Amino acid sequence: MEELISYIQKAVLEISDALKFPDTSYSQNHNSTGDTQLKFDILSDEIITKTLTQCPSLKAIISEEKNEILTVNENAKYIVAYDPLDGSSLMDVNFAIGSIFGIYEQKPSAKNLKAAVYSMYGARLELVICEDTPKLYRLDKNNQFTFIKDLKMEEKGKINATGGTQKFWDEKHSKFIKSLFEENYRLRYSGAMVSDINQILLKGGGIFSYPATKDAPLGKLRAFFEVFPLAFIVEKAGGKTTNGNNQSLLDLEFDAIHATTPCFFGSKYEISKLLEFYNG
Ligand code: AHM
Ligand code: MG
Repeated sequence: MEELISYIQKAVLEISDALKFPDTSYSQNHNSTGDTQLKFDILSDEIITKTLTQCPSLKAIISEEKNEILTVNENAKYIVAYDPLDGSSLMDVNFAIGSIFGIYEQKPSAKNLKAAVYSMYGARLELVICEDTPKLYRLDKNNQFTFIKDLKMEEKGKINATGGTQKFWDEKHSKFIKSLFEENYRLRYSGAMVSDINQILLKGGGIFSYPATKDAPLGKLRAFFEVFPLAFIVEKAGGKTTNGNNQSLLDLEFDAIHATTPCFFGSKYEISKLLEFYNG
């Protein structure tokens, strides 16, 4: 595992360097979810593929930017599912974005998730690596990742980040969000899931939602390389996750590698409040 994580660190450093002088324009291509790919989405995917495929313990990769699983070594142990550049639609406005990695043993299933990692390309380069507990690292002057602290969530937070087109929310979601604001929660939503969840983790609590909507009844965010890795980190930090139906996100099973799900990540208080609104 340490070896694989060191290859992830190498890829993240290369993406971070490339972000200093990036081409922020769109390509002519679409990924399997139908998004038009930025040239930088494609470049980040290539950097990660090129780097991780040199790792002896890598069996296969699954990427938001590839239609199919890429098998590298049938006899190796780990499958890495990744979103090379989460929040890439914010590149033009220079907001913080990141890469998300889920490390699965043998089969891509939440039950086989052994570790999750995300990078934050913000004012500085940071990395959260989670096997048993989420650990925050920051790139230092010597180009090394230095350990900063363990991430832990409180029972209740103050931040509310919720996505999806509001006129397509259903009534229970609208009522839930209204009740959070009535309890003095403050809106914090950038449009990059990785940054929004990073903020909740670093501030110690709150809730991030991407609900089912009338235009996207199965949600927008992708299970294997967005939802599961961040759910793994939030739960290991002492938070809770759900799909809105009393199930932890990590109990869900999908066959399709680009499957999506409604998803909610937060402190215990906000998730139990959400489940009351959703399930009575
Ligand atoms: P991306 O991986 O193509 O950037 O898409 C995922 C992003 C998430 O980071 C974010 O939460 C969501 O899409 C934002 O969607 P919306 O603009 O509908 O709020
Ligand atoms: Mg994404």
